[in-house]
Amino acid sequence: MSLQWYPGHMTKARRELANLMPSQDVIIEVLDARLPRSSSNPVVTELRQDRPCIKVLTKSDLADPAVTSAWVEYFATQPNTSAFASSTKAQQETRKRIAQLTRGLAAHRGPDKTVRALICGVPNVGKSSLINILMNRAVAKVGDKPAVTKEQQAVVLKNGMTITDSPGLMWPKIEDERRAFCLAFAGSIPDTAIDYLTIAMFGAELLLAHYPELVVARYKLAVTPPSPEALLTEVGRRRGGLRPGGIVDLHKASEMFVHEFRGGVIGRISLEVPPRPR
Ligand SMILES: Nc1nc2c(ncn2[C@@H]2O[C@H](COP(=O)(O)OP(=O)(O)OP(=O)(O)O)[C@@H](O)[C@H]2O)c(=O)[nH]1
Ligand SMILES: [Mg+2]
Repeated sequence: MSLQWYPGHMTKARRELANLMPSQDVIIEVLDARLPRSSSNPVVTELRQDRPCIKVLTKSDLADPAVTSAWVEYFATQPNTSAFASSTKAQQETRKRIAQLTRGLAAHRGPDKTVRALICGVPNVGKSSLINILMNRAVAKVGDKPAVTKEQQAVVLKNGMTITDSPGLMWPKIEDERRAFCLAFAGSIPDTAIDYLTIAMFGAELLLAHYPELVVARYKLAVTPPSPEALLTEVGRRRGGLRPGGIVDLHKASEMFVHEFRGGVIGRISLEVPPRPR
């Protein structure tokens, strides 16, 4: 299965990103801490070339802390790259780290030159939230769905650094099914692009394999369900996802399950781990 979701404004957004990139000192690539591999944007990788980069792993309050630390370590080994975990719940720390890391990566600019940084990444990972954190006020619109930002927006921070927010970018076709499912489960692809049941079955299988104790605790289950379908059936039973006659409506249960995962109420969960060092 390959997935296509490429709304019209993204063609222009990609062109504008390509135009702005050469004038930038630091590229801030925003990744969802729960899925740093799947939310790495090949368009950004291609356009960035070897420009200095900070990988900001956002939504770390929702991700498994041990796995996030492993990802930060992994990215820090890449050339010309720094990485840290951030969250809207740790705003001061985020401001501090961005100031510190941009200074380090753009040292060649010298003290008189203002640093220019570009925030980019796939949709809904928290790019506009990050610019709001850095400005310490709401300058950019934020929303709980992909493709909220449609235009670039540049602001100047108190320290003189110019920082640009950009629209979340996808690419015309996602060939890798697992990546498409991870992006959809986390909410970077709209719910109209893949049906809830498909996403929930993928997510349920993953959670049963890696976080069974969280699932059992959240849904107050006596035993670990033997299959993703059995888990979704339990979710439907417990959350009132029933059709007349008391039959579980698996679509409704799937929608509930996906939203519970995205809201972090099942627990702190990471969907992927970094490659092992050789
Ligand atoms: N729990 C949690 N939610 C976050 C965090 N950062 C952002 N969000 C939420 O994630 C959603 C998307 O945030 P945005 O900042 O609009 O994401 P974006 O990357 O600018 O999205 P597009 O403009 O659509 O590409 C919003 O509902 C935010 O409140 C975080 O650190 N933790
Ligand atoms: Mg945005």
